[in-house]
Amino acid sequence: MATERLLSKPALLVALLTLMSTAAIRRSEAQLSTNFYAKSCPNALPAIRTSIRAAIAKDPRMSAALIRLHFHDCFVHGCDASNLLNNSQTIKSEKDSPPNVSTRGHQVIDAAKAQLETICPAVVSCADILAVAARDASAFAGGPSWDVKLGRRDSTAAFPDEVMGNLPFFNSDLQILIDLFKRKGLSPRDMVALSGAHTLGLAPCFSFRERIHSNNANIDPGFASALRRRCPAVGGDSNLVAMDMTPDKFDNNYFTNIVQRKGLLKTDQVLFSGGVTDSIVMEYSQSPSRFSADFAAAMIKMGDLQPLTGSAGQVRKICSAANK
Ligand code: HEM
Ligand SMILES: *[C@@H]1O[C@H](CO)[C@@H](O)[C@H](O)[C@H]1NC(C)=O
Ligand SMILES: CC(=O)N[C@H]1CO[C@H](CO)[C@@H](O)[C@@H]1O
Repeated sequence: MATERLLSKPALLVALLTLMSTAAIRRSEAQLSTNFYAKSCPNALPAIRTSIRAAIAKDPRMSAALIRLHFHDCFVHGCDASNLLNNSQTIKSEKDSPPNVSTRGHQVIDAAKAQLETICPAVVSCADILAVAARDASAFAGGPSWDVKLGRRDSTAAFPDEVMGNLPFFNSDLQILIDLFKRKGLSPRDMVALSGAHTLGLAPCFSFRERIHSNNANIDPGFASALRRRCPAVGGDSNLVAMDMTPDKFDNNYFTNIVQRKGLLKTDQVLFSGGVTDSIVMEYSQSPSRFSADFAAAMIKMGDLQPLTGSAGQVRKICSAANK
């Protein structure tokens, strides 16, 4: 009889195997994969790349801004695009929280999203757009490319109270930086490689004023006096200075500059100041390819931070607002 069969050993085994494979599918759904949109939106990645290319062609500094946006997303409550949300009646934005989260590039992500909504509405998350945009920005600036893991969903809330304590301050010591990245599962080597993102972009005077106007800083004297002309002891808070010699180009000058004690931020120079990360900085200053490979690997690791997957969160229609 059929009921007897169901209770037989082979039938139990089949039932067990079915249960196990269902569990396996559930587990794999909860993970990111590089082909997540292969069926649901096969043109998603080329469409994002086209948007990002246009934005960087208009403003070369946009490559820096986009890489930084993904970092600020992933370090605050995981890679869930919570940092893109505007203030609203129910949401207090992360954009206004210290430490000086003067991020740019939100409109570029919004534009890429608007484009995606025309080809596959409500499919591609803003958190994934951020991850892809960061990768494309690196590649367009002459840096490494990598396969981006996808399948993140978007938060419905922002977490302004978690910005402080999760994003590093520009005046932190080495041990503080090491500990902060360790809490994210990132090693000192990952931390040094990711700090190499400062091969791109600019920083305002207030973020390095203390370093260039103090007597005992680990800084090249000629470099410091040139910076003091641009950033006097008082005033000019938002004057911008390149974070390495070649701010539009992804290269290893950030590290060769640091070895010459020409790091711009205190947190750049602490990576080469007699501590445990000196040897890593030295290695990257001598090998652009080692830096590029480690940067790509660390960006993938960073992109894995606490994503929302499966049916958690939502896929926003507009990146700066939760769905109604
Ligand atoms: C290690 C600790 C870090 C500190 C203390 C730090 C701090 C800063 C500060 C103060 C600025 C200037 C921002 C402004 O305009 O107000 C900046 C810019 C930037 N940061 Fe970092 N950062 C760190 C790590 C990272 C990481 C891990 C990334 C990306 C992977 C990153 C990417 C960037 C980029 C690309 C810029 C230039 C932005 C632009 O020109 O628009 N930073 N950072
Ligand atoms: C969010 O704020 C930006 C900048 O103020 C604005 O351009 C954008 O339209 C806003 N988004 C929404 C959904 O209101
Ligand atoms: C928390 C923090 O670093 N705040 C600083 C942000 O930048 C302004 C200058 O634009 C400083 O005055 C704040 O102290």
